[in-house]
Amino acid sequence: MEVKKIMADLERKHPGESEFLQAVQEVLESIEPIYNQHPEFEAAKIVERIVEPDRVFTFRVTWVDDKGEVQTNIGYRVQFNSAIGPYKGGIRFHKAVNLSMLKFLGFEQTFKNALTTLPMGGGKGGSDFDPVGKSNGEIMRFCQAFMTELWNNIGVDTDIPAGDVGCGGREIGFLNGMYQKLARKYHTGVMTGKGMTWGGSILRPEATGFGALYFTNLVLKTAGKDIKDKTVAISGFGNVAWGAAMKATELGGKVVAISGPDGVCHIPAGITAEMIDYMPVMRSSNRNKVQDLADKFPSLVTFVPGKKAWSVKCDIALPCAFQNELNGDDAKELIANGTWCCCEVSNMGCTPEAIHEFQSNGILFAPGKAVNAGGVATSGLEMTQNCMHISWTGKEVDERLHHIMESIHEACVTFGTQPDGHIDYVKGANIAGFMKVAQAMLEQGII
Ligand code: 2IT
Repeated sequence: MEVKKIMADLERKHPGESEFLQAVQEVLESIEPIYNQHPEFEAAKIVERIVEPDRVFTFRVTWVDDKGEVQTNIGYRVQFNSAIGPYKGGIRFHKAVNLSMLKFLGFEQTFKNALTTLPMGGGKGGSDFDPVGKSNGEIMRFCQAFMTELWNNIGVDTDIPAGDVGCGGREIGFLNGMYQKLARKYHTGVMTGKGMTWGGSILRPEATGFGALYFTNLVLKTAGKDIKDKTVAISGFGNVAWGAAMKATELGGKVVAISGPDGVCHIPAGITAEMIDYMPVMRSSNRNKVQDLADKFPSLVTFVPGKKAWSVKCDIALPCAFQNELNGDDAKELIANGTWCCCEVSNMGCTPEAIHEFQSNGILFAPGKAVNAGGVATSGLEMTQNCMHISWTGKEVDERLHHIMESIHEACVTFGTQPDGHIDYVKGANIAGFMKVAQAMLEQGII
């Protein structure tokens, strides 16, 4: 396999799919040397097959807004790879959603899910629906319209959606309600991230952020460091940022910044429990403004419009919002301000230039598909509970989540330790995830 040639072919077939091509390039660069030691992979054309989704559904979503006007959005479900289990992955509602974004996310999800140790294939879905400024009624009508098309392509043994950016517990509720009405199937395990009274798992809402901090802790420990009294900057204020802020604080870190599309909130004394509790309130208001935190806690929080979280001096940077939210210049600014660790919590949160800056300056860096895998792993635990018709305690789920994050870290160490002894977490995560999916594809023949 030659990365250049595969990339040239892909660019010809899928022109302009920049996020997708970026995600593929990163994985292929990591796996090239090891792949080429496996002639059986080459003979079965594993790489050529793994970069194409199994199938993609796109559909029109039409609904009526509060003014009585007809709105039309595009809906998607990318069923990327089912070699190790049914398709599994979130649904993203964001105005910038397009096929490239969902293909990149489905591709990443395939390897991430492989890392979790659980039997889940990779999928992703979503819509260019913009939740900002929408009422509760509008969100419900949109979700119902979205599901009228999607329902026939998902199921407990085929494809299990969950939340992602713009799709939280409220949206999963509306989606699941409509699914049951249309499909007349009442198994609780068709979607994850459900409410606690209808099959949801304790700790699923917190799991992505908690898992990310367990992983960060392992990265720090392996490097002979810890999070105690270290300053942490977090981007975003959604579900993932919320869980990360809570666990970082609980472990003794000081969260000095959270951000939004409107700017950054600087919290010099560290985020408080009241502020953490306020994050989901800000999110579900659909205002999409982090400034609301400064308005609510004016004596403790300073809002700086138009700035990113990366402008705030910190030891540890945790991107928790969107792809490519931390670029080369941001990485340089962080490093100049003394940052020595960046754990990517969002999917592909750092640009290739940013990762290069971190790695070439000896900054501890770990990629999203390892760091944020606790979210989908806990979705896997939710599926297990649903299939067993039982529910585990928070302690049981937390212990399993801990164990899974430890396994992922171990896999990164196994596949990412370099001849000079340092751990390349990007290579480690990509190779570990790829080898598992590739082996499963190989054993199941040419399909
Ligand atoms: O990016 C992700 O891993 C998610 N949005 C969670 C997917 C899931 O199925 O829980």
